[in-house]
Amino acid sequence: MTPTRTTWATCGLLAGLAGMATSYLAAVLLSVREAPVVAVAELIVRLTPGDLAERAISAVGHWDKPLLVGGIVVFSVAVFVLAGVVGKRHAWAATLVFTVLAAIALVAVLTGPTGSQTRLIPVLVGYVTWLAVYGWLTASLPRRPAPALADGTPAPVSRRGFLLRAGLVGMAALAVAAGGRLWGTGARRVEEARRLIRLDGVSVPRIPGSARVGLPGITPWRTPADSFYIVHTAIAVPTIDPQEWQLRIHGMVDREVVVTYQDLLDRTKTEMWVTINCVSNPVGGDLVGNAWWSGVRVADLLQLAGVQHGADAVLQTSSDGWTCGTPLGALTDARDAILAIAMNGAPLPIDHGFPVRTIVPGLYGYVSACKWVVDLEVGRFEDIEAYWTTKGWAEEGPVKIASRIDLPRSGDTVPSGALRVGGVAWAQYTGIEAVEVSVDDGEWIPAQVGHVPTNDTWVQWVATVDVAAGDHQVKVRAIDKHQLAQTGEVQDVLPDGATGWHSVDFTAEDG
Ligand SMILES: Nc1nc2c(c(=O)[nH]1)N[C@H]1C(S)=C(S)[C@@H](COP(=O)(O)O)O[C@H]1N2
Ligand SMILES: [Mo]
Repeated sequence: MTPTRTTWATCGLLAGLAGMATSYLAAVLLSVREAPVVAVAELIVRLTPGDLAERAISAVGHWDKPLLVGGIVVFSVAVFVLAGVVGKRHAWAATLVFTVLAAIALVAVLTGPTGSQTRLIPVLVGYVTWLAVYGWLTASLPRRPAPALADGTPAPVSRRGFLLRAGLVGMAALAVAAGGRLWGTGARRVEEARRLIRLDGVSVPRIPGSARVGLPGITPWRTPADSFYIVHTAIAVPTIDPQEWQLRIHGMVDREVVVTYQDLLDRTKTEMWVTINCVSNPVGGDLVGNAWWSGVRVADLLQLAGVQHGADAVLQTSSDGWTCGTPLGALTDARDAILAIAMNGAPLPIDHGFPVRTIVPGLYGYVSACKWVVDLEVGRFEDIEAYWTTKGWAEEGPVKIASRIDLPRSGDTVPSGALRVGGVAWAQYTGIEAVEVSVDDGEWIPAQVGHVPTNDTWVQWVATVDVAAGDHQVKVRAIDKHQLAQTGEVQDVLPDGATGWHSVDFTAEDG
């Protein structure tokens, strides 16, 4: 047969896919958390400017990772085809393309969260597969017009022979990928372990009736775990067997302490309602939720280790490599920061940090709410670098007072006359004193505010206003328990959280 460009492209593509499959299988078998493709995706996330990254994550929600990984796969397929075609002339050209791809994957893995040297193996396995399979598929394709048989070179392969090899490679790649999928039961195993956990001293919360203002359609005061907002940089969510989970407390301490999951189960639980929110939540946004958290006071564990004089920060590290720097004071004062093991009375969902995450009332998530936390290093702010603070976000992240209108919704048409406007407001750790609304820039009208058991949660509020037929705008502001009124000055989320009043435009019609 006379190989065409398509033949060469097919060789590159099949070799490429085969390498992706073997590297994936190797990652699964070795329990390397990130297959090379995932590692590259995480590298891209790391290289994205801070501003963009957190916002992209919140914009596309649960689809961010599949989209990114899918994009990388599509890009790789194109490069595989390219490798195949350029190899038509010179074998080394194909080798070069595969080497560049492998180098990118290697950089991604090496600059990712640290782990043992095994995390390099999937990249090497994939690289060797690429070269070996491409070499085998093209071995008998003539690179120049077929030479005479007399000079001893192998006879050009028959069309049937080539198709047979190509078919074999394709099927083998599929089988390997399917095998990887089958073996990838880690997540399912951990989900099973999670289901079987019995938590003593963890109670199922009773929602205080007085917290509800009784406005149909308003955001529920307690956020169910399955509708709680999710923000994290991890592509492959860590699946940690609680039996193997450990937390190391070290740094500026008298003695290093290692805490196990069983240690946490055995200790007295602190349980509390806490609203957590994201620094990248825009005015009126929904990256905020309220849950009943159960866990062990961080202060008690730090006391075991004995914090040394001069420390003012704790660098928390997640098993996925993400880090945050938390003021030592916020972890040890009366706000009762905890290592949470349960959310709304059940073991933490994997997406929310199973088996253990940190909850600190009054601080934005990016400086405090470390999910899958495995390491607390006591130190000084001046000596530490945390994930988001290296990308332009503020070092300390106390939450800013905020309020949001849930009803009416933007663009709604409502009957003229008395209108019930409602939503939520929060100023964790300080507490909400009052909420006011204003229609069409008129006077501020006080809202009725739900009674909450703590200062660490949001409140529901509802106000009744009178609206004539026509277009209107309603805005809201909150006042905290230090009598500080929420500012109307507009500030973007970067570097330390948005400010400004939330407003909603709607139309009233005479019934
Ligand atoms: N390991 C890890 N923990 C993390 C993050 C992360 O990217 N990785 N993001 C933080 C941020 S920015 C926020 S707002 C909260 C969100 O917590 P949730 O996803 O449980 O709502 O988690 C924090 N903890
Ligand atoms: Mo966040």
